[in-house]
Amino acid sequence: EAGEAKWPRGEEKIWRAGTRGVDSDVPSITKSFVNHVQTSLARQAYNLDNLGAYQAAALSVRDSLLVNWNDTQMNYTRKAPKRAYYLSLEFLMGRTLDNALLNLGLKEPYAKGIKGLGFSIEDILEQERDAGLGNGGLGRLAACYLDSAATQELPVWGYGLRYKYGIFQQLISPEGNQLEAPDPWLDNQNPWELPRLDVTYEIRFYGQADRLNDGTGRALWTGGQEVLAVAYDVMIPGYGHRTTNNLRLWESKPKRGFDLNSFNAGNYEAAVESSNSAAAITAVLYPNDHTSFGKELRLKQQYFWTAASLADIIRRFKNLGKPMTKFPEYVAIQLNDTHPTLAIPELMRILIDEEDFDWDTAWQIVTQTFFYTNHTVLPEALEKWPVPLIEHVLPRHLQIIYDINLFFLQSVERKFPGDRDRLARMSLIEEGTPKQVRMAFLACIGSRKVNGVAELHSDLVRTTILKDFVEFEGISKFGNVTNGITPRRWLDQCNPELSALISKTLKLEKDVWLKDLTKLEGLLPFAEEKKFRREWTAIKQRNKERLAHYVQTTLGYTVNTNALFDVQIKRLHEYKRQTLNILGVIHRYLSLKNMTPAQRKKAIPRVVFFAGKAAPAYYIAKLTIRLIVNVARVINNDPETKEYLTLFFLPDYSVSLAEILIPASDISQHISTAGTEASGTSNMKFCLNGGLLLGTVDGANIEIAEEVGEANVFFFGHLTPAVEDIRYQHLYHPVPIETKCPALANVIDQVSQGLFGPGDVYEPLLNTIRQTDYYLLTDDFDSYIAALAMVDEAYADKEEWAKKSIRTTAKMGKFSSDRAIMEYAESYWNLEPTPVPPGPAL
Ligand code: T68
Repeated sequence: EAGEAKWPRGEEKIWRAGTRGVDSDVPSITKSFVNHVQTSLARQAYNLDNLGAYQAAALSVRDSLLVNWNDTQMNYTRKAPKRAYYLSLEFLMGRTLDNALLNLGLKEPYAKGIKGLGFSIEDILEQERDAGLGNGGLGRLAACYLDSAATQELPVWGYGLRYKYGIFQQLISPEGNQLEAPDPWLDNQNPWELPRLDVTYEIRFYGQADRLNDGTGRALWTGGQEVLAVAYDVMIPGYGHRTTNNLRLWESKPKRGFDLNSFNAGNYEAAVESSNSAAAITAVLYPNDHTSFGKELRLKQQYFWTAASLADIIRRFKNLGKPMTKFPEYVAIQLNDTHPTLAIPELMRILIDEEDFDWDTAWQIVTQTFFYTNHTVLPEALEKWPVPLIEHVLPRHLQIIYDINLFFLQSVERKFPGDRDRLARMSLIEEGTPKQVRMAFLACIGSRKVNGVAELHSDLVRTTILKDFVEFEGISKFGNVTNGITPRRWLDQCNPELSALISKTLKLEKDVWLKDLTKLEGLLPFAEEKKFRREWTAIKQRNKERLAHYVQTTLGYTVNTNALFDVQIKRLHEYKRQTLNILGVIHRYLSLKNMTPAQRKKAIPRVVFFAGKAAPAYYIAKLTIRLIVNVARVINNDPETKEYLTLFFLPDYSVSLAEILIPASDISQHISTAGTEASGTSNMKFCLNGGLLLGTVDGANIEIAEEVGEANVFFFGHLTPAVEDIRYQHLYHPVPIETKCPALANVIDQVSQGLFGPGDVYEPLLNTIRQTDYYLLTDDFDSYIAALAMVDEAYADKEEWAKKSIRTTAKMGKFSSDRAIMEYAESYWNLEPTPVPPGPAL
C-alpha cells in the first residue's frame, strides 16, 4: 500500500513491544519524574526548585505525547488520507503543560504524584512561560484550531515560524507609557519542541531569474543568498484519545556556519554578518496587527516559511508515489490571512520550473489546493507589497505574479469586454509610485474557496473588498466559517470549578460535553433553580477573588470583589475603541463626583479592568494607554468615589492572564465601530464563562446575541449600514461636539484641562475625536452611556443577573472551535477523521 512503512531491522519482538510512554498510575509517574530530574536535568532532590520540577514534569508528559505522536503519524502514513495544512505566521499557544495533562487524561495522577514528591501542581504550572508567537485573535484562533483538529482526529498539521523572540513584553512606566522589552521565551530550554535537525530545506533569496525562451515558460533562478530552514516539531494532543498532530515551526540558519571565503580572507566581520542575516529571518515576531508595512525582513519571513512548508508538503506527498496532478486530492492548504500568499506563486514556480508542467495544468493544481481566510476589511490592514521589493528579493516570483495577472485580466476582459475601470480595480497590481501587489486579490484568485470569520464579516468581504471577484467568479466560492474557541482551555482549564458544576448538573462526564458543547443547553432549566444559581454565583465570586489576588500581588492594590467586574482586554486599536471605554469611565467618575453621599450610596460599585498591548509605533494607541493609567491614578485615590469606581490597567496581557481575567468578569466590552471587528473571539470566551456581553452590533457579537437572545446582551451604537453615511457627514457637514454630544464634550474638556495630569499630552488623541472622528465616538457615546446604565440596573437584581449568566453559558455550544474546524474539514478541505487504532502502531 502507498506509504507503507518499511519493516525495521533487528529483533522484531522488541520493536513490536515498543514503549507505551509513562503508565498512568501514580508510582509510574513519580518514577518517570524522578528519572527526568536525575538524568535529563542532571539534578537531585535537594535544591530542586519549582522550575526544575516543572521541567521534569514536562519531560515526563512529553514521553507520553511522543508515543502518541509517533503512532498518529505512522497511522497517517499507512492510511494516506487527504491531509490539510494550516499555514499561519502566528500560533499564540500560551502554556502547554496543563493542556497536555488534560488532553491525555492525566491531570489527577500527576497532581497526586507531584504532591507526593513535595511540590504542588499549581505552583509548577505557574513556572511555564507562555509561547507568545502571535499578536492577538488571528494567532490564538490558529492555536484553538490545532486543538480542535486533533480532538476531531483530523489529519491536520500546522506550519509556522519558530521566532526566537515572541510578542514583546509590555512594561508600563510611572507616567503611563508603554515600554517594550524582548520576550526571550526559549531561554530555559523548551521541552515541548523536538528539533528535527535532519529535516532541512535550502531557501533562496535575491539572485536572477532568466526565462528560458524555449516555449515552455520555464525560467532559471540562480545566485543570491541561500538560507537553511530547520524543522522544530511541537506535539498537539487531541482531547480524550491518542491522536496527536504536529505543528512544524521553521528556524532559519546560515547554510554553512559562516561565509568561508570571507573567513579565509581574514574578513571576520563580513563572515559573521551573512550568518547573522540568515538567523535574523526568524529572530522576532512582528508586533503589528492590522497594518501592512512593506519591510524587507517581513517579506523574507513570509517567503522563507511558505517555501519551506511547501517543500516539506510536496516531499511528503511524493512519498505516496502519486503524480503531481493528484496533489489536490491529497493536500489542502489553508492560508491564514494573506501572510502565506506567496505559496501560490511558489507552487506555480515549482510546478513549472522544476516539474515541467504547462501553465494551465499548474494553475489548475494550484487553484484546487489553496483556501484563503480573510480576517479584516480595514483598508490599512490589507497587505500590499511594493513591486520593486518583490523584484529584488524574489525575482522569479514577480515574473509569475505578472503572468498570473495577465491571464487573469484577459479572462476578465472576455467576461466584461471593454470595462477598463473594472480591469484597473481587479488588477493584482495597484498603480502608483511604487506599484504594489495586492495580496488579498492574489490569495482570492489562487484559491478554491474564500471565507470570512463571522456572518456579517463574510457579507462585507463579498460586498466590499472582493465584490468584483464575486461578480466574476460567482458567489459560491465565497463562504463563511464563524470562528470558534476551544472549550478545553477556555472553560475546563481556566474555570475548573464551573466545569465541575456543569458536569455534576448535566450528569455527564466532562469528556462528553467538552466534545459536544451543545450539551450545555441542558443547563437552561437550572437557571430557574435558586440553589443552582447560588452555586453558579459563588463560583463567579471565587474567580473574582482569584483575580483580586493577582492584582494585589502584581500591582499592590486591593480590589473590591463585591463590585461589578467590567473587563476590556484586547489589542489596543482605535477601531476597538478602548478610548470610548475610558471616556465612559471618566463620565461615570464625574457623575459620582456630582452626587451627594446619599445618592452615591445607591450606585452600583464597579471595577474596570483593561489589558492589551499597543503596536510599538502606534502613537495614538499608546496615548490611550497613558490616559487609562493616569485616570486610574486619579480615581483610585479619590476617597469620595473609590468605593464605587476603581480602574486597573494590567500590564503585559497574555493568554495566561486572559485565563485569569475571563472567568472573573461580570460584563465584558466588545465595542468596535460597527463593521470593523471581523469576528472577535474573546467575546465567546467571556460568554462561555457566564460573563455578559456589552457590545456593538458587530462581528460575532451578532451571532452570540442570536444564540443567547437579545435579552441577555447589552447592545448599543449605530449599525454597519449607517457608518459610511455618518463618516461622510463628519467630513462635509461637521457638527461641533458641544452640540452633538454635550456629555462627551464635557469629558473631553476635563481631560484637556488637566484633571488627569497635563492636558496637552492628550491633545493628539482628543483631536482624533474632535476632527474626523473616523470611529464614530461622538455618534455612539450617548447610547454607550445608556447601555452602561442598563448594565447597572440589571446587575442590581442579582437573581435575574444569575439567570442571564446561566442562559448565556447554556447557549454557547455553537462557538466551539470543534464545530468550526469540522466546517472547514467538510465544506472546504474534504477531510475525514482518521483515528489511531488501539494498540501499538507497529
Ligand atoms: C483578528 N485579526 C480580527 N489580526 O481582528 C478578529 N493582522 O476580529 C478575529 O476574531 C480574529 O482575527 C480571528 O479571526 C487579527 O488578529 C492580526 O493579528 C494581524 C497580525 C498581523 C498582520 C495583520
